Amino acid sequence: MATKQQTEQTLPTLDVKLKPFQLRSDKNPDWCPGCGDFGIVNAIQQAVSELQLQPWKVEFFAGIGCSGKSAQYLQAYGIHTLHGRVLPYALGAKIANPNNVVIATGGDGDGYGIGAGHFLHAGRRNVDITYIVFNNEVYGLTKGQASPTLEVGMQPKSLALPHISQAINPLALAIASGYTFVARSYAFDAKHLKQTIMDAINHRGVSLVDVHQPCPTYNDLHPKEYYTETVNSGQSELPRLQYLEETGYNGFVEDASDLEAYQAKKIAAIAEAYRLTDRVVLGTYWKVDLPTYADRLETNIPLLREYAPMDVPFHDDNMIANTDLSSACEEFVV
Ligand SMILES: Cc1ncc(C[n+]2csc(CCOP(=O)(O)OP(=O)(O)O)c2C)c(N)n1
Ligand code: SF4
Ligand SMILES: [Mg+2]
Repeated sequence: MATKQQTEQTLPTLDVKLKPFQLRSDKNPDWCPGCGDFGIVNAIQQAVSELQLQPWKVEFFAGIGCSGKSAQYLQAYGIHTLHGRVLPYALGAKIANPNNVVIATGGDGDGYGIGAGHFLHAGRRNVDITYIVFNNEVYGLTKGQASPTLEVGMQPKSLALPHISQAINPLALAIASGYTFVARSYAFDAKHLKQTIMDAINHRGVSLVDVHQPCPTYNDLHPKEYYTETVNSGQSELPRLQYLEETGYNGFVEDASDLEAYQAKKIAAIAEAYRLTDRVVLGTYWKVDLPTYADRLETNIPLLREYAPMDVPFHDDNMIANTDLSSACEEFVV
């Protein structure tokens, strides 16, 4: 049920602004030339720099895929996790250490395919994390098989025959699953992507940023040129990229305690995500302030924020573990 919720977000910030290059690790990306992944990681670094986040308070988790390598290129704590399992890591980390900023990334195959179950349930829980999906419509790392966002009938050069399954609509799926911030951006629209990631991090609740990303090696249907060319509207040529605010649409819920207005807005947001157009529409489709998982957990564990699970010692003053697992271990002795 929707209820009104305080929106204030407290982020761990620095007094100085680090330059984005200071947030790069010492590893050089090995993505193919022209890959959209470069643009996305660059925008994440820009956003962390602009928000003046303390890098040691940023936790960065990535799935498996070309996109999954992103965790290695950021100067932050992070784990390159398992295929489709990035969200459980990220959610657990945020619950254990609520004062840190948690960012999860992964591919469209990772998040909407093998990780689809986790994707749905992350929405229901509304843990305060940001999930950035690198959406290239293919399984890049494993040589271009169709991902769940490839439309039926499409045939990128990596497929022998046109694709025969329906695509999912990640924005609509996220809105329906309970995500409280849902946006689409594009890998090489640096300004829009940086701002969207900043808005997602600033949002108090679970955020999805679905980022369209050219994969020049396997997806020849939507290369960089596709996003920069114009579309014939019948009367004039329009840029491929359109911004939601130009359309008059506004997906922000003013008062989530007004249930009728909330429901109407949610249905409108899903309809907007399905609107037929030849243009790629970027922007925030849905934003609502609702209690987070930690807000609800606090009713069961009142000292949750004061004593985050991360801070609870697991040993006594003599460094002896305060949990005796010996009887549990006996079970496994053969
Ligand atoms: C459990 C498991 N199944 C399959 C794989 C093989 N695998 C590695 S990456 C990948 C797909 C990656 O596609 P996507 O998530 O879209 O990321 P991209 O490479 O396009 O960035 C697959 C199937 C794996 N590593 N683990
Ligand atoms: S295969 Fe595609 S997604 Fe992977 S690095 Fe190359 S261009 Fe990027
Ligand atoms: Mg992919």
